Amino acid sequence: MLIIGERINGMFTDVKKAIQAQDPAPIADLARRQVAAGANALDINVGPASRDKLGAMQWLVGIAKEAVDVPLCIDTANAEVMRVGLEAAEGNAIVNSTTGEEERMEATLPLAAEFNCPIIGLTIDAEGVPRDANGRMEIALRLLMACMEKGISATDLYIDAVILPVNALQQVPIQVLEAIKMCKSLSDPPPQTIIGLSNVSQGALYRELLNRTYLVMAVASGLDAAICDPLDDELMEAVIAAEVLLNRNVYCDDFIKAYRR
Ligand code: THG
Repeated sequence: MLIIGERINGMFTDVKKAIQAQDPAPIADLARRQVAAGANALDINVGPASRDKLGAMQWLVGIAKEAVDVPLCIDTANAEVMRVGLEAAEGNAIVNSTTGEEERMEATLPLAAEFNCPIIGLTIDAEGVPRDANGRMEIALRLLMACMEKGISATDLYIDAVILPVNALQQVPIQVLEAIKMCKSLSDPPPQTIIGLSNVSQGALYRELLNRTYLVMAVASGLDAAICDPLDDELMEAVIAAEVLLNRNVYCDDFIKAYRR
């Protein structure tokens, strides 16, 4: 299971403040703590408020890269910001993300090919997020075909079936689980699957309980990666236990280590 730490995101007040003050210490600290807690990669997002998005992305990536040695998941819808982030990451990166829209794919897929890195494809098109799992799969197939054309292998494509807040749209979590399962029959080898976990609980009470319960369900449905908060100990314990119970991880070392923490 690929755990991508979500905390270096200008959506969070501490990160936003650090960007505005150009103070590297809180960013380096978040990078180190997330990796120490078990993150295998870090999401980097300048957030909605940043005025100089190019400068902010370059700055964040530089600090994270110096602090830790894991792939950086460059999280932006802007192709220019994406290029700056990929250049700063010097080849150890993940493109987050493209949608199934022609223009977004044209702008983003060549970057993944050029920098030789995996890419996250959101199941979104001009009409937005489809209602159900089948609609998500139509876009996933389009993303997969486009990647093939550009020489990006299926295993370098992470399909993100777009999880939305359960308190607003209660039918979505089950459709996303269905989509995760369906992805495995799109090709051989199939594309990988990912979700931005914390979306599911935005605006809800008992966020951590919702997050960890849903992550376990998604892992059982075949999820390969999650953008989530590795500083949430109970979340990390739950995912490790789930992998042991699904025979995807050897019972013993990891499990006992997680439990003792
Ligand atoms: N898919 C992909 N990338 C993504 C997402 C996704 N990147 C961004 C996001 N979704 C995943 N990361 C977050 C980070 C924070 C929160 C949710 C998802 C979050 N933030 C608090 C909130 O909005 O309530 C902020 C609260 C605070 O300020 O402390 O929940 O789906 N590919």
